[in-house]
Amino acid sequence: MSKNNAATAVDAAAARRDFYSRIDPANLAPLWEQLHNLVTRTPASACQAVHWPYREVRGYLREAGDLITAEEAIRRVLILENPGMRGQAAATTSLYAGLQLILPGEIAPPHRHTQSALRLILEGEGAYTSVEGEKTPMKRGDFVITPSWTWHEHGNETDQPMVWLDGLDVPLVAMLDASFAENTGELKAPLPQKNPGDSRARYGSNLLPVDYVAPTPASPLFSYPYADTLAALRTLAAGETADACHGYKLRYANPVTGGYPMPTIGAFIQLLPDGFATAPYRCSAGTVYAVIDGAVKVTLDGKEFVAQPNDVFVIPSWAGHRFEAQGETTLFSFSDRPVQEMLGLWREQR
Ligand code: GTQ
Repeated sequence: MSKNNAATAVDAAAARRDFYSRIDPANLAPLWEQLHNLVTRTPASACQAVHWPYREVRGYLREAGDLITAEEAIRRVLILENPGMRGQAAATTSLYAGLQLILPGEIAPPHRHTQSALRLILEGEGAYTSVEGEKTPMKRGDFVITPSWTWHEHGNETDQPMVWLDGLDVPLVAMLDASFAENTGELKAPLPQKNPGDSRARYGSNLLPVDYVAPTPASPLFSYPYADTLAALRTLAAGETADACHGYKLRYANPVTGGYPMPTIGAFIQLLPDGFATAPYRCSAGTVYAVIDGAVKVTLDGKEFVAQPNDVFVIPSWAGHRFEAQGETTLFSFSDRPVQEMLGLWREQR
C-alpha cells in the first residue's frame, strides 16, 4: 500500500468508528461488523463438553442435605452449569440439568410452571413424584415426566435418600419469555387425587380411553419404568446387529401420538454391548447424557474421559464424538431435538 492509500484506509476506519459511536445512542449497530458471528457455517456454540463425576457431585449433594431442607429449598437441587455458560442455569444452550436430593421424610411442595421437566432416577427406590394428583413411585433408571403446567410435588416416605437427574427447558422458555408459575397457595380447592397406576392403566397398556382427545402435545403417561425399557433394549440386542453410531437406541414416546413425550425435550435410551465402539457421529442438538449401567469412554475434540454409573456429561451441538462401552452399558440422554425437528433445523452427520 502506498503512503496515501494507507492514510485513506486509516481515515475510512476512523470515519466508521465515528459513525458507529454516533448511531450507538440511537440503538443501532452495523450488521457488517457481526454478520460472520451471527450466520455461521456450522453451529458456534458457547456450550462446552463437560463431565460431572457422580462421586464428586454426590458429596456436595450430601452437604446440601445438611444445609437446607427440601421444604425450605422448594427443590434441593445442584444445578449442572455448563462451564461455557456459567450463571445461566444451562447445561446446553437450550436445556437445564440438575441433581435433586430428597431425604427420608421430606417433601418438595407442589407447584406448576410452563417449563417442562423430566427426571431420571439415579439413587434410591420408593419415593414418589406426584403429577396432576397421581403418585408415581420411582426407582433407579426410571424416566418420569412432568409436562408443562402440570401440578407436581415430590415426597420420600422411604428410609433412604433419593437422587435424580432433572432436565428442564428453562433456558428455552426464558429465551421465549414464556415463564409462568403457580403454587398451591393460589388454589381455591385441593387438587383432586388419582389412584396410583391410573395413567399407566389408561394410556400405557396399548389401550386408550374411548373418545380420548389429547388436550396437549405432552404424553399423559408420566412414568417409563427402567425394567420395561431395559427388557426392550435387550430383546433388540439379541435379535439384530447394532447400529454403528448408536448401538441399540430407542426414543421415549408419547403413546397417544407416537411423538416425543414432551414437545420441547426429547429423551433417549441406548444400549452398548460390552466393548462396543461407536462410529463417529454428530448432530445439531446439544445433548445431556447420564450413564445408568456400565461405563463409557467418551472421545470428542481430542479429549477423552470415562463416565461411570450416574455420571452426567454434555455433548455440544455438532461436536463429533465416539463412545466405547466398558461392560454392557445403558446411556440415557435428552436434548431439544423435537424443537429442532419441528422447525426443520435438526441435522446429523454419521
Ligand atoms: O422438581 O419441580 O431442578 O421446578 C428445577 C425446577 C426441579 C421440580 C428443578 C423445578 C424442579
